[in-house]
Amino acid sequence: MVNETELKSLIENILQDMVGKQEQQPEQVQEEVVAQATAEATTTASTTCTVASDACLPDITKVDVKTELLVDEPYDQEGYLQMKQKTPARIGVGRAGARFKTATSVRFRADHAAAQDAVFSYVDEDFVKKNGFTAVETMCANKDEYITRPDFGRQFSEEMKQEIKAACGTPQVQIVIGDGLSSAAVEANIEDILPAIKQGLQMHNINVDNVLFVKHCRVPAMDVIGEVTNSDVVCLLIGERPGLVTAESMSAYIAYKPTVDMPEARRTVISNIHSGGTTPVEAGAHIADLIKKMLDKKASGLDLK
Ligand code: B12
Repeated sequence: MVNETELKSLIENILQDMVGKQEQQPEQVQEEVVAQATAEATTTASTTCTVASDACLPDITKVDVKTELLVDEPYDQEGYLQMKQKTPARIGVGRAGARFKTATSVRFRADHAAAQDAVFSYVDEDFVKKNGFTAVETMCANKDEYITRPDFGRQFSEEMKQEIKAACGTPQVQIVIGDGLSSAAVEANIEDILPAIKQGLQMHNINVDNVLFVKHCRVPAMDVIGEVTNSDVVCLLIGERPGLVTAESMSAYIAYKPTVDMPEARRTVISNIHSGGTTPVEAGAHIADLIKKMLDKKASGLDLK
């Protein structure tokens, strides 16, 4: 840290330097400054900095915020850390003057970037193929339209409806995967949650055959699929709008005999499915039991209670 006296003398030197240079030509001053800066940069680089061409900064999003305490000289460090264990919220981040510390500020930007990536990127086509899903898409032409026209994300063209009918027939339970607002959530959870749901349903002698993947999907797209397939239950696994805690959270929206324009109250939601919330395997088992209950009671959402 520079103290007040040092700062004063530094400013005086700079001012003196500037006054002296007024008598010189601007080009001359420019040349001198460039030469001095180049010399300083060369000395600094050769004495204090080794540049490795394949060097990589550590990924700040890999830091576990639950164990990172940035408060200087905390009154009760142990208590603080225990409290942080209970939440991924940004508490115990300290401050630099009136501002966030650099680590907090950079982490915030990194988490925000991950959230934006999750919304604007697409589920890899290879992922859909590898898992054998039947790929269909709603009326949205691109992501921009998906974001600005939620109504298009709830509709299918007539050809798409035919494709859905041809691929699925009329299963008792139709599982649908939708990219929704987080493609990252789909890629992170589907391969764990799907076997758990299928196994759970098999225990009740319910088979799930064709799984649909819907690109540019909004929740009520499941209602159209319900009408087209005439299934008893439709279960939509969809990427949730990401926040700053995780960009990989998925929800299951499940409904008994969904129909277009039905009230939302007829849907049951299981949200926050991700490795730091309800884990996909645990959620899968719960969803299977819920589907069985819906089939038995012939109801879903508020009607199920
Ligand atoms: C965004 C959001 C909303 C937005 C939805 C519009 C939008 N797309 O921006 C608004 C503000 C309208 C909303 C309202 C409500 N929400 Co809300 N919402 C969310 C949130 C943050 C993300 C949902 C998401 O990403 N969906 C995926 C996208 C692709 O879907 P979408 O088609 O664009 O939007 C549809 C769904 O989001 C759905 N939806 C949203 N919330 C709810 C709640 C219920 C009970 C149902 C059936 C459907 C539903 O309705 C939207 C329109 O069709 C979740 C939190 C989470 N972790 O999931 C809570 C969440 C789903 N909502 C919740 C609740 C309680 C509600 C309300 C009942 C609040 C209230 N008391 O009024 C209402 C009901 C809305 C309805 N449709 O009937 C709870 C559900 C808890 C549960 N398991 O039952 C959640 C999990 C939040 C929470 N942790 O408490 N919500």
